[in-house]
Amino acid sequence: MPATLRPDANAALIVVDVQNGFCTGGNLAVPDGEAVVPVINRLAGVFDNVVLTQDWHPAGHASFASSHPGRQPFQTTELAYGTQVLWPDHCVRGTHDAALHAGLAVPHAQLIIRKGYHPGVDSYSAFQEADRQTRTGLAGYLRERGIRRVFVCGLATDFCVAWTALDARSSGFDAWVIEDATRAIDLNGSLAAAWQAMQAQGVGRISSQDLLA
Ligand code: VGL
Ligand code: ZN
Repeated sequence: MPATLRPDANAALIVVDVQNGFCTGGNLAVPDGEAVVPVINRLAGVFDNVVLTQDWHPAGHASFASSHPGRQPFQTTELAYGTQVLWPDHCVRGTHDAALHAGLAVPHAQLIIRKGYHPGVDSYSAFQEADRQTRTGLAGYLRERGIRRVFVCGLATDFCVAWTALDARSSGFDAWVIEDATRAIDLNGSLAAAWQAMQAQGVGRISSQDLLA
């Protein structure tokens, strides 16, 4: 692997939202979502530092279409902080849908960061909520631990993975997305737009082979 990529003490793997809700049978199933699990299990083995994230919504969350009478999932609405995609009810805290996928085998993960728990604010990003003001604390945690480089994988490429990678950059970290360790929702061109935005902000696009070979 290129020496510049080799995970060292200053690198962390961020495993985004590998939860039942985003896998087959889940409330917001991402096509082939569970396919990331074996790839991530292998990848995690080359990282000393691993952070997991969990989408963790209260019932009645503002991102749920069911909270907006007359609106349907995958439509958008305007909330105080801007345009919000409306989703099926998903990853309600404490439910099976919100639990991590049972096949995820990353016992050395050190932190699980939950996000999207404020009733009126979504949070695709593990760093900053959708109001673009409220911080989750992840940047401070990583910085205190001496992490300078993050490698992002998980679900979904075009939402929580992309927003996390973009916010990693704006928070001062070097960032890469491991493409074959992600799967996308791809809503109205969102996947292409996400890669374009990430490229513009200097997020690297790599494959698991770049880290495992
Ligand atoms: C996600 C939509 C809504 C994700 C979470 O994990 O990408 N997408 N909540
Ligand atoms: Zn969500």
